[in-house]
Amino acid sequence: MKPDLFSAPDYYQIDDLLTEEHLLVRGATRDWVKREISPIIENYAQEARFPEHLLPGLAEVGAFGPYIPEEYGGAGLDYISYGLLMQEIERGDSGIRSTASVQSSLVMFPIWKYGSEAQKQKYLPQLATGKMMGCFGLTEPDHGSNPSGMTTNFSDQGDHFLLNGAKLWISNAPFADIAVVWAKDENKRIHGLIVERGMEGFSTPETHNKWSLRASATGELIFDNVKVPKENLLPGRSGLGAPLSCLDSARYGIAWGAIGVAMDCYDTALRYAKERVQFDKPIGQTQLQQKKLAEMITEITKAQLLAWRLGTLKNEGKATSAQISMAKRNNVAMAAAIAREARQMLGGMGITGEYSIMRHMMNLESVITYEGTHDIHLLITGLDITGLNAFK
Ligand code: TGC
Ligand code: FAD
Repeated sequence: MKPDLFSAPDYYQIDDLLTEEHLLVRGATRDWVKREISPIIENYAQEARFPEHLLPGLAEVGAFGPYIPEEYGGAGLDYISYGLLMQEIERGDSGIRSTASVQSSLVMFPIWKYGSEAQKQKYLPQLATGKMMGCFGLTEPDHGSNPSGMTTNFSDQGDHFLLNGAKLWISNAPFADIAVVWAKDENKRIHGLIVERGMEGFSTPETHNKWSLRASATGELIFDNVKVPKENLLPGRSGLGAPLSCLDSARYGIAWGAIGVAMDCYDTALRYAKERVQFDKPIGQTQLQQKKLAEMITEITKAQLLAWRLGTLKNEGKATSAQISMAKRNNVAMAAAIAREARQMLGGMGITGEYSIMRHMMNLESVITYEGTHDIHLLITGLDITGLNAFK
C-alpha cells in the first residue's frame, strides 16, 4: 500500500469552530491512524482478519468511551471530540471505527445509562482500557429493520434467568468478552442483559465470506438455555427505546466517521488527478475530473457543517433522534458516492489495494446497511415531518 500522505480538506474553515481540545484530540488520533492503521490495514482486510493488536492503542487515543465520565474510566470528552475521533478512525477503516462504536455506544453507553452502580464499577473501567471487549446483540435472523419483533427471550427461574434465542450480524462477537443482549421477558417486554463469555450454552460462531468490513470480526450470538445471573439485567430502562437510544449514539458517530472516509477518497483522488498524465496533461486539468472533485469537496463541506451543528446540539442535550437519522443517512450516502467516483478517477489502479478507496467503497456497503438502513432513516425523517408512520 502507498504511504499515507493524507491531508484533510477544510474548505469552509470549520477548524475555526473547534476548540483547542477538539484539535488536540483530532491531531493525536490522526497521527495514531497514520502510524498504526494505515500501514497494516490493507493486509488485514485482504486476509479478512481483525487487527486485535490495535485495541490498546484505540483505548489510549480515547476511542473506548470518549464521552463516558472519567470516574468510570472514560475520556470525559464532549460530543464534537467524540465525532472527530470517529472521523479520524474511520478515515483509517470503517471496521476499526465499528469496533470503537460498538464498545463505546452500544456496550459502555447502555451500562453507563441503564446499569446498576455495581455493573458500572465492574465493567466500565475494564471496557475503557480495552482489556475487556463487548458486543451488542439486537438484530436477529428474522428481525433486522424491525427489532421489536425479536424472539430471543428469557424466563425467571427464581435465582437466575434462562436465556434462549439467536442474534445475527454482531460486530466484535467472535472475540468479545461480554455481550449486551436485548431479549423479551415473559410479558414480551424488552430488556438488556449482560452475557459473559464462558456461560454454558453461549456461543459466538464467526460469519465468514464478507466482501465488506473484512477487517472487522462479525458473528452470531447463540443462547441455548443460558443461565444468566439476575444481577446481569440492566435495571434502568426497558422497552425498545432502550436499545434505540444506544443506536442514536452510534449513528451520531457514524455521521462523523463517514466524513473521514469521504475525505480520504477525495484527498487520494485529488493527488492522483494532479500527478496522472494522459493526453500530455494531468487528468486534473480536464473539466470532467474537475467537476468530480468540485462536487466532492462541496458535499464534504456540507456534511462537515451538518455534523458540526449536530454535535453542538448534542452537547446542549437538544439533538433529536430524527436529526441524527438525517445526518447518518446523508453522510454515509455522500461518502459512498464519493468513494465510487474517486475509484473511477484512479482508473485501473483504483481497484487495487495500493490505494484505500476500493476498501472504503466496499466497507460503506455495510455502513449504509447497519445502524438502520438508508431506507429506514428516510422513513424516520418522513415520520418526523409528516407525523404519519410508514412502519405501521
Ligand atoms: P417505535 O414504536 O417507533 O418505537 C418504540 C419505542 O422506542 C422509542 N424510540 C426511540 N427511543 C430512543 N431513540 C430512538 N432513536 C428511538 N426511536 C424510537 C419510541 O418512542 C417508542 O417508545 P415508547 O416509550 O413509546 O415505547 O418502534 P418501531 O417498532 O416502529 O421501529 C421503529 C424503527 C424502524 C425506526 C426502529 O426499530 C429502527 O430504528 N430500526 C432499525 C434497526 C437498527 O438500526 N438496527 C441496528 C442494529 S445494531 C447495529 O447495526 C450495529 S452495527 C455497529 C457497528 O459495527 O458500527
Ligand atoms: P432487512 O431488515 O431484512 O431489510 C432488507 C431491505 O428491506 C433493506 O433494504 C431495508 O431498507 C428494506 N426495508 C425493511 N423494512 C422496510 C420498510 N418498512 N419499508 C421499506 N423498506 C424496508 N446488528 C446488531 O444488532 N449488532 C451489531 O453489532 C451489528 N453489526 C453489523 C455488522 C455488519 C457488517 C452488518 C452488515 C450488519 C450488522 N448488524 C448488527 C445488523 C444490521 O443492523 C442489520 O443488517 C440492519 O439493521 C438491516 O437488517 P437486515 O439485514 O435484516 O435487513
